[in-house]
Amino acid sequence: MEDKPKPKGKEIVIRDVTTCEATAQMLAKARKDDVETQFDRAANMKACPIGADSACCKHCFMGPCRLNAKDPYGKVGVCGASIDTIMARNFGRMVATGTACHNDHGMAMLDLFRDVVAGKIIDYEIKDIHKLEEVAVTIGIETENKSVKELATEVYKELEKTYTGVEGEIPFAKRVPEKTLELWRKNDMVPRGAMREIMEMLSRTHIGMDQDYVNIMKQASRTALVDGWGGSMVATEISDILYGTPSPVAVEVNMGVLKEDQVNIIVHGHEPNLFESVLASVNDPGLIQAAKDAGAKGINLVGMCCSGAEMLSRHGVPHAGNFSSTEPILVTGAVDAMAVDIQCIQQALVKVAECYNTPLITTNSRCHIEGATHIAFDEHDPRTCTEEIVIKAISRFKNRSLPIEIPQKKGQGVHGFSHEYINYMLGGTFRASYAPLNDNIINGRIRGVAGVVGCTNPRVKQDYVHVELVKELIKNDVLVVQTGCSQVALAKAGLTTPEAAHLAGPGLREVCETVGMPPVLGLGSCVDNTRILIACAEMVKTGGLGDSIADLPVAGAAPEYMSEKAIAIGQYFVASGVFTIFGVTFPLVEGTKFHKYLFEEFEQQGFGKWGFSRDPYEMARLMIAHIDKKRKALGIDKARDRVLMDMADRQKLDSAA
Ligand code: BF8
Repeated sequence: MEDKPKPKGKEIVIRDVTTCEATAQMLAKARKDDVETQFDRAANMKACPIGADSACCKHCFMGPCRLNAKDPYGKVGVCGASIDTIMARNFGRMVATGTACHNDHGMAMLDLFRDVVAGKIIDYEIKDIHKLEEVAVTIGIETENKSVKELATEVYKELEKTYTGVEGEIPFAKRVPEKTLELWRKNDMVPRGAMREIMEMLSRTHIGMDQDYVNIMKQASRTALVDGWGGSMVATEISDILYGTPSPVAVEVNMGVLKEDQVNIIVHGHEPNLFESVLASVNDPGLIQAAKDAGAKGINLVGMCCSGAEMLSRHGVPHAGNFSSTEPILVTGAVDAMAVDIQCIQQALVKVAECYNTPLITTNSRCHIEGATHIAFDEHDPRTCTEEIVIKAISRFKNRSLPIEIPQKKGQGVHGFSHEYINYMLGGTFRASYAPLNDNIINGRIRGVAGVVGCTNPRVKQDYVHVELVKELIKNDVLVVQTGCSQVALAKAGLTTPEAAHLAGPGLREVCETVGMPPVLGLGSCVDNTRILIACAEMVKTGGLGDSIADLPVAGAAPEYMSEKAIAIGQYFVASGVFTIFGVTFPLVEGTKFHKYLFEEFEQQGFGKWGFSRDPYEMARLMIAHIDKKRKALGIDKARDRVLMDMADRQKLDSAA
């Protein structure tokens, strides 16, 4: 095939680029088949060192200007922009792009909700009325004596301000603990609507606009907050209202979920709508019969990346792998169709899919890819698109001509821990509350809580940093909550099972065994990071752990991140009060004022702060040190000493017995 994406240049050492055995097996096959993946491209594309340090400015045509990271104050841009202005501008723009992506997704969910409520869309319905009422109460809407339609209409109108609000505060600001909100108000950081904030962020980073890195970062924070407490939160809440709030479900993960004797369909992307309708189509008796007529035993639907993570949490749909496995899975030859919607869809998928005669189907008007087959997905008539996807997959199954190799790697884990379920799980049916979680933190059995989230990135060994970091955290009694591709890494490694409690420290293990929960709780997709924000807010409101999110013994990490969405998420956690550490690379120059501002001074003002390390053990050490610092400030460090003494005493007694 002329267009075949043959690997060129340096050959990768497979064991150095991934710890995912299924992906490694497929990379070996890809090499035999002469097919290139992101791992080959990363090995042969040296990352631009100036861009990696964010020391270049290309926002006007007197440049682009490149500053020297080794002598950051030796030069300024043609307009006089300092290194701090340039890095802050670049950082603000990354936050704006990431925020735009999440808000674009959230607004699309809200549009869908509006048309469902108005009866213009009939393929979806309000499934979780309880959640609708909860959201209404949270944003100050009376629920008494209102029909579902009346209530939903009011909720829609109020939540629309998340995107269109010209002034005032976004609706979910009401969820923010008072002291955290006051800090934002004092710093002029409470978001108005997302459109306004993103517009102002872009405007302020134009040549000749805001040239004070502190002031630029105020807007970057306000923009990021309209992601976390705005667009992403709306996406999560509306998805729960329409498709159901997740509760724990046992799910299979990894490439072994593909079935050689069935029609395999993968859905990859971010909005649950497409996936929900494909799920309906694969259960259509007529299409199941068509698959059987083609010689298949049935139709096997599996997910990847974030929409996969949502469907795994909500419906127990098997998950085949995270971002870096999206090309390798096509190498199995067993994928009969890959349907994608928006975000994290690599252009390279087109050529890899072509090599294995797999139809790669784009469906969304915002994400076409040259060379892919486009079948428009319209929520007003979703099944026309999704049935065509299934028919294409059946036809590909019937005409399979290439050898198939499915890695026999598959594990089971428990997923679907919404913040509501954590409440219920720890508090019980009749006293659903965060009090037991707080109590266990105060008494020291649980040292603190860490969110480990985000992408995989071929610049680091796939899954390795996620898995080692999480193991180290739970070993030290830190409860881990997860989303996105990181959650899938840990699920593949077997840590999302209750049995994984034996890898936890004695205190966390005791809590997990009492409740029957895993030490690693999967919360869903990247927009579901908002479940972590809500859990933090609930912990503050429950009491005993300080007055603001910044007081909590919590920390966050995105150890293998690669996207601007991750930068936006990191900044909304930092601005909300959480110490957040990233791996891979960090887009700024060390030793500059801007670096000091993000990594130290921000915390001194009452917010969280950024951290960076490539090493999972160092990352864990920094996160645990931060958690211990917060415990000390709360005066609960002694309780933990006592618990550890109790454990040691008990162990002594056990061994004496
Ligand atoms: O939003 S974790 S690689 S799939 S960006 Fe993308 Fe990163 Fe995966 Fe989802 Ni999130």
